[in-house]
Amino acid sequence: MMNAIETIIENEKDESLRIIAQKVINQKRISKQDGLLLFERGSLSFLGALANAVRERLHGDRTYFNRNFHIEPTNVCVFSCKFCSYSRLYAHKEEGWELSTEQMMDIVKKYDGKPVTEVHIVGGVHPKMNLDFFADLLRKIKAHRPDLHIKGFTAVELDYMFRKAKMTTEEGLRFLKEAGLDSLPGGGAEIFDEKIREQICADKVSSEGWLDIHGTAHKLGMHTNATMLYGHLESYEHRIDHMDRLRSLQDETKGFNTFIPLKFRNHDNEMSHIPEVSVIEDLRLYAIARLYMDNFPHLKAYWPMLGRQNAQLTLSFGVNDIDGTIDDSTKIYSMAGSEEQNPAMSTAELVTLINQAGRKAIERDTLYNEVRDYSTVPLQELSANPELN
Ligand code: V47
Ligand code: SF4
Repeated sequence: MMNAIETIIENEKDESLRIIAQKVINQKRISKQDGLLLFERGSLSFLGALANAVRERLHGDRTYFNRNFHIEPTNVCVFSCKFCSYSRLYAHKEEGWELSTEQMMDIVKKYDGKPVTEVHIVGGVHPKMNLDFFADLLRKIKAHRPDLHIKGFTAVELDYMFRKAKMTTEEGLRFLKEAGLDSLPGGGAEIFDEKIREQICADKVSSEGWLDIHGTAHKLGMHTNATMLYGHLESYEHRIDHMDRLRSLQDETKGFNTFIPLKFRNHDNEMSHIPEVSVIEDLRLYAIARLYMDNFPHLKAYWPMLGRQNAQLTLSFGVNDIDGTIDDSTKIYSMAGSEEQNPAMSTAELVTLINQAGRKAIERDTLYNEVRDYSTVPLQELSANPELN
């Protein structure tokens, strides 16, 4: 008897798609041409069924989240990415914020006694917040709370810091690692195609520079994430090229944990005239990402950007991670027009969202070690326990 996935392949009329599906089922790598064909011709149901088969082979129903909070040191930024709704140019810094080390430590102290496992530190690129400033912050956070995993600074921030400090990437990363930096988030990748990059974020780290920083971090034993900003000027070819460059680096280093597609949100930025892509296009992209990025263990839907209901849908299209509680500590997406204006979810809400999609909620730490399996915890117990809110 045929199983569900075999039936779907059998019923697919397009022979080229059937051949690609067979490769996926046989755990063979799909090519750039295959990826492109999936974008051009794959229906939502076909892509979803295949991506779901891969997701279940890798993770079963396990769906990860973590308990985390963000620190955004500043939204003053020397760069001028056209899609950014968040930054205030240095010349207009009265509209922005700049947190002192004490203010950032107050944020960390707010979580004393609370079971968060990660702080995510990302912000604009402020000309006065240099390598020493951030190394001092990292040391203070670690001294206060040694068990907290610090995932911090995009390759954009690091590239600027290291150049100003006249350090090589390796020297700079070693210095920050020594000070307490544990891993790097995936931001700043945008789209690697040089022509599109020139049009949307000409003045910040190049694609080569981004990949070099992540590759170097991997060689130093640090794990990192990777993002892709989609749904603006890029074509399907550009998406495949972006994923292909990441897949090749991952073949070499094995240092990436998670791929995070980020949907372009068009509120209040210089690209506001570009309409946002549909949810169908989001789901197709997540599914193709799961199929193409065969050496990335995890695929994350970042709910503050996508909205919680759409993030929930992605759990049937290859996604196995939904980020964390966040606790209303980030402004990047509310300023870009996300429906999540005050992004915060309690553990009970996150677990419910995952359960409703028919999956098992597993709390993880940043490196995907299991903290707690919530699939057996009754919901009443979750909601009644204030520690979990
Ligand atoms: O690089 C900025 C994106 C990124 C917009 O590693 C926008 O776990 C959509 O990288 N529409 C920063 N996206 C955030 C980031 C991230 C977020 C969550 C988790 C992790 C992780 C990393 O935000 C930027 C840029 O690609 N961004 N403006 C916008 N209008
Ligand atoms: Fe600055 Fe980052 Fe915004 Fe670009 S996306 S302008 S680097 S804050």
